[in-house]
Amino acid sequence: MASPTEKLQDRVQIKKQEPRLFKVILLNDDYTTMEFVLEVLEGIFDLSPAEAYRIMMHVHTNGRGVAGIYPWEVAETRMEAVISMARKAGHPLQAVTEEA
Ligand code: TYC
Repeated sequence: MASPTEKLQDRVQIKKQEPRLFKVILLNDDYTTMEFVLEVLEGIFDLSPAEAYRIMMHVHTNGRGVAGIYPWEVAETRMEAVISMARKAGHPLQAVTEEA
């Protein structure tokens, strides 16, 4: 039984939880134009033209690449924004989320 003078921290195990983070990953395909992928990276992920170009070329060369890392709701929203923007423009571009 805790005495009145005992500190709260001595009685309760305080669990320090790191916030879970999720990567938004762009997948390569043969049809989406490089120009459109740059528009996605600059428009949805707030990247500079230089950084967008670097990531686009990484995805083009390696098959997949990280566009950004966020808490779950932000990652999910941006992934959906990529797919929605792509479908509206008639591109097959795909994005997925994965825990970081
Ligand atoms: N491979 C595409 C092309 O050659 C370009 C591309 C890059 C497509 C990245 C998708 O996530 C992607 N037009």
